[in-house]
Amino acid sequence: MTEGVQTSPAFKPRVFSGIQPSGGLTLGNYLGALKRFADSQNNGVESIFCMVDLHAITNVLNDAQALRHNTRELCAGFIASGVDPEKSILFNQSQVPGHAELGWIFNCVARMGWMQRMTQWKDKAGKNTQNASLGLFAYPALMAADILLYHATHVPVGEDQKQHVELTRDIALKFNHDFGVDFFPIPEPVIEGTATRVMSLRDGSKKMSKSDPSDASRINLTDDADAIASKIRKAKTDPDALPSEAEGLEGRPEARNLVNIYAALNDQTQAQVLSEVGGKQFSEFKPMLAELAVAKLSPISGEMSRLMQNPDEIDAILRRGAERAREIADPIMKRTLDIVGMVR
Ligand code: AQP
Repeated sequence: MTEGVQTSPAFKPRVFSGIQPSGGLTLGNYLGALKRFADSQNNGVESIFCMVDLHAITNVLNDAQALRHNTRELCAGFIASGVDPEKSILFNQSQVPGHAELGWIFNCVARMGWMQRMTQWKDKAGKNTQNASLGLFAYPALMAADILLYHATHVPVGEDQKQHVELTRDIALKFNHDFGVDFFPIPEPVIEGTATRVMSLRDGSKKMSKSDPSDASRINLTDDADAIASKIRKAKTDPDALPSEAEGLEGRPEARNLVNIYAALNDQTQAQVLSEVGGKQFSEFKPMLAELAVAKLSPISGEMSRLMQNPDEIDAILRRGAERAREIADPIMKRTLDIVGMVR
């Protein structure tokens, strides 16, 4: 759609990304998002990370207690994964009114045809589109508002969110063009590393997801060591030994997935892992992976449960983050309203 369009150098680099508090965090969220956020926060670029609670209600809007719990647990997950709330801005979306306000304006910029092409809409609404919420359909316009409300230039996401960032670029371009301004940056999706698409442990063609009905399909960040080891032991594989070169993973999605998970957890490339484990059977590789996963994830789940014992502290971190977020968002929102022509 908008490939090749560069962010104007007039915009200072700023990172924005969000995660929905729609259930327990998975290894996919950790490797595709949280770990990368933590690894990148020392690069000197201002980073804003959001618990997108307004997005979480596009699917379920009848369980206030669960939403509050999930939002706090997600914040605990960010911190336990190494995201420092002093260095980065950590907050929940509903505490900054500009998200909903700009989201509405972008509902009026985005075209129905653009939204109908979104694969997440098609996947999540399924066959029963008449019964899906209007919010689920408008989800990508709100995500565009999340990013552009901060004039963010870079959006680290997993593969599955690339199309939404491309739509954000289209919305920014159309707004700038229609009003004859160079006001919104054209943000870049940042999709890097070996785990940009962690797959289900039961089906190598499906994304690992917190809403998958099968708990065995995913590793939750709250799983204990036994659960992690047992899920890896039972993960679907094929009967062949592991290859020593990447070509040997062709047509073997489950093998590729386990190798990629190992590589991402151990900060290695796929090639490095294959050169070490090539020729091994899964009966030998799975225990290696389970040991590594437990060693990396247990401290995170331990820290998450420690933080969850003090919800007031988590709420204070989110409130402070929201104040810092509003300091950036408010002038951008004000200027947007002026550009659109709202009398105030
Ligand atoms: N399996 C995955 N592999 C790599 N990255 C992933 N992400 C999610 N799953 C994987 C990345 O995590 C960030 C936050 O995602 P989200 O929770 O806001 O929404 P999602 O992509 O819809 O994640 P889920 O787990 O599939 O949630 P549900 O089941 O509620 O829809 C994003 O950067 C995403 O790319």
